Amino acid sequence: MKALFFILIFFVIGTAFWQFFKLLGLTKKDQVATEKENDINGWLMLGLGGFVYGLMLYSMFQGRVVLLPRLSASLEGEDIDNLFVITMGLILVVQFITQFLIYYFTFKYRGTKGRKAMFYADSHKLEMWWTITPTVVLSVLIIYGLWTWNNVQDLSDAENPLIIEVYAKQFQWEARYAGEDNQLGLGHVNFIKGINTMGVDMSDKNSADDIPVRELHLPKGRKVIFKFRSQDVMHSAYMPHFRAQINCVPGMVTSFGFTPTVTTEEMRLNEDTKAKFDAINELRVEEGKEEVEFDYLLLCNKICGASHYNMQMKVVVQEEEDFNKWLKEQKTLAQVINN
Ligand SMILES: [Cu+2]
Repeated sequence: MKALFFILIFFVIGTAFWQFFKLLGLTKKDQVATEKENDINGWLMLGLGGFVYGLMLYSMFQGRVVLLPRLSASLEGEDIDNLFVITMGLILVVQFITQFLIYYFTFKYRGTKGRKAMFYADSHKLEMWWTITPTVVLSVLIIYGLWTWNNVQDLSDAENPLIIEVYAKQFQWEARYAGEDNQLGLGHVNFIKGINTMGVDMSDKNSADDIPVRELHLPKGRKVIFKFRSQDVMHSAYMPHFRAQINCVPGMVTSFGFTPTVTTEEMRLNEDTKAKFDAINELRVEEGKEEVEFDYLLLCNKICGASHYNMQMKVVVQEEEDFNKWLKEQKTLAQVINN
């Protein structure tokens, strides 16, 4: 497969050079394309149109199994999904029509004997329409996008949200829960020392009950507000199943919040998830590896260095009761650091 790919690339580059040198030759001589050449080019263009449509449909069909499950795992993610579906739908329709017009008219008006090209200087009416229409459509899309983003980022109406800090560094994530008081203690790189790897200021009264973890557990149905810090470079906290992503910037705290709506167990039973993991496991078995199960993940979506691809943390969504039980079993910062 790889060899075929390289042969194709070589062929395409070779053709491009050949065409380029042919063009150089054309400028020297007064050459006119023959009837047959025009005809061939017309049909080739029509063929290219068919190829583009075919490729598009093929990729849409073949690629669907590698996509995320369509079910959003958070309440806010549903808004993001709507925005995505509407935007993609619009793009698909517009590109479908435009592609057709481009290829069809190039074919229809290919050079034939006696046909003369018309010189069309300008039309104010036409120009007005093709300026106003995209402006209005894009403005609506942008305003709708901003409105959605504002809704998703609105953390003010959250009742008793769970506060979690996520700390990014090359190349792993750490996290701490705000503990009993639901207030995070202050943090700064200057406080990083020994096992205090997140740089929590232990003299702050809110710090002692904070709970450091290496795996995120989230309660279903309760809003979670995340605060992000980065130790070294820009990272990007990405939780694709919850449709959430934000940059983690050294020296500042960024945040987002969402309400998980689907537990890990429930997502494992989802049809899309099953299809995707069947496909993954088929490949793994072929390679003699053991099968894997679905898990939510926190990933880094910024190419932040050599092991960026491996920067991930498991996320478990549980019923609130199970979550509370799990949280009670975790040690607080005071227990971990002062012991
Ligand atoms: Cu990163």
